[in-house]
This record gives sequence, C-alpha cells and structure tokens, in this order.
Amino acid sequence: MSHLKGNVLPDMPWQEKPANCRMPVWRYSENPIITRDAVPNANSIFNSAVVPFGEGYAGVFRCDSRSVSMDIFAGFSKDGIHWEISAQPISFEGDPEVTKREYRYDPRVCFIEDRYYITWCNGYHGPTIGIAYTFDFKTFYQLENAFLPYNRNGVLFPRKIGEHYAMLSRPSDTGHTPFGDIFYSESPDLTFWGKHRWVMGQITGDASAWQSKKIGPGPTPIETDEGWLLIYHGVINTCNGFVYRIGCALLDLEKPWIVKARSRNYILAPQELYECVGDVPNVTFPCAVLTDAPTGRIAIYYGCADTVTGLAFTTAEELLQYMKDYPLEETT
Ligand code: BMA
Repeated sequence: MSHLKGNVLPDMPWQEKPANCRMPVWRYSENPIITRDAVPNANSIFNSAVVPFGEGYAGVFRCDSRSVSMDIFAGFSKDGIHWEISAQPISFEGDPEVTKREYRYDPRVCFIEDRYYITWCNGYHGPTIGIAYTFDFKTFYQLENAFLPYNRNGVLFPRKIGEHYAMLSRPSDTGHTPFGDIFYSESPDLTFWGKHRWVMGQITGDASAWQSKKIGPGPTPIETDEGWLLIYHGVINTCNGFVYRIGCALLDLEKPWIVKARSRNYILAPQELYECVGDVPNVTFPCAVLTDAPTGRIAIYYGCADTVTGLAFTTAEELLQYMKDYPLEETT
C-alpha cells in the first residue's frame, strides 16, 4: 500500500528502478530533459518547478539569459518531459513597488485550494521570497514579499497547517551564503508571516558531511501517512567550492518544525557528466516533484550544474525505508 496522499497521476513521467540500482533514487534514462538553449536567448535552464495542469502539466522555469540575468518563464507540457517554454519572462500584475524586477530565480509552484502559487528568490534590495498566484499560467498576480531580505528557497506547504498557510525558507546573506538552516513560518493570508520556527540545520563534524555547510528546502513537501516528506539540498564546502547534493527528511504532519527522521546518506548527488560539468559544476538542486498517490511514485525535477534540468524517480516507500536504513540520529 502506498504511503502517499494527494494527486492521482497514473500517466506521470515514470521509469521502473533498474535492477542493478543500489540507490533509492534513479535518473531518467534520457536526461537532461531540458537543454540549456530550449529558450531562444537562454544561457541555461535549471532549478525549475512543474505541476499537473489541465490534461497535462505546467511549470515555471529559471532561464538565465545570455547576458546572464536571472528570470522565470512559464511553460507547458503534455507528458511532463517535453516542454514548450515561453520566450518571454513572466510579467506580474500587482503593486509596482513589489513587481519592480531586480532578479528572479529558483521558482517553486504549489497548488493550494483553488490556484497555483509561485514562490521564488526575488531581488528586493537583496534576495527575499517573492510570492504570486495564477489560475492559468498566463496571468500572474504578485503579492508582497514574504520576508525581509535576506532569504532564499521559499517553499509553501500544499495545505494549511491548522488555520494558517505555511512555508519553509532559508534565511541567508547577499552572497554565496556560507551558512543555512531551514525555518518554518505561518501566515493567515499569505501576506503577513510569523510563528517562525527552526526546523533543521547543517550537520557539523563527520556524521553526514555532504550537508555540513548549509541546507535548504527543495520541492513542495509531500504528504504521507507518516509525515511530510521533505526533499532538500545539502551543501559541503570543498577545495573546489560548494557541492550540492540531495537528501530527504520527514516532518511532523501537524507541527512541521519537528523533524521525525532524516537521512544520513544523500539520495542523489552530482555524478553524471551533466551534473558535474556546466556553469557551476557539481550541483544537483531539486525544485519540484510530481506524485501519484495510489502507487507512491515520485518524479523529482532538479537543476543540474546550474545549466540544464534533469528528472529522477523514486517512491515514498523507498525514501521512508532509506531513512530507516541510514538514519541520522542527530536531527539538529
Ligand atoms: C545557490 C543558488 C542556486 C544555485 C546554487 C549553486 O546559491 O544560486 O540557484 O543552483 O547556488 O550555484
């Protein structure tokens, strides 16, 4: 029996686990699914988010231009694998003080109640979390920035926790932040945010060195019967700079700042050429999942080397079991 709640998506992108695979996550055989030049003026297309939409899928894509400016673009797909991405970035309706663009990157998309919410790292005198909503991926309405600068990786929960909307985020600095813990916040209206709770942080020492420098939330948390399954990125600082791997944790359903389990091992790491070679080598950065509740299937969309977009597969069962097989005792 599947542990997953939520969407029923029998036709979502999927490949069975290869017989010789020892990892809980396996890659799509035709990766990368989006090349760096799939938009006319793009330098790179990565760290992007997709959701089920109509008869197919829609998404918001980070496309850095050939002047190397960062912006987010809407796209559509029939199968979740082949994408048609707009040649123009999203333009937002809203208060001009808020919609004024400095830069936009690393979008997430989350369906809540009756609409699709977009969150992203939004330049507003430093990076903060932008929020907008859309019904059709054509017109986008921008709300107030969620937090004061500096913050990155704003990830909404797909339903209210108690009475309130909820979001995970990663307070940061203006640069390539050398620290980073995941925090939880609540809001009655997606404008005013409070009840900021610490969720989890880097693991110092040797216990789980791949996440020894900083961590940050990835895709929308996945609701299971055991808790919220959170896929996140973890970073180590090496002599060649930061390396971004992917891990998972399990958060309490009603008090998501409580960590019930966390994997000691990474679940995906830069190992294929397109993950190791690109504009920023050795980066795997997850921003979205598609899930099918009856089968427990999960498709993970992740940026590869800050250059292209990859797809990988797992199941809720695989990840929950992996955390039991390789537990991180110290979840702080
Ligand atoms: C982070 C963000 C991500 C990027 C990562 C690795 O700070 O900028 O968009 O994937 O660095 O370069």
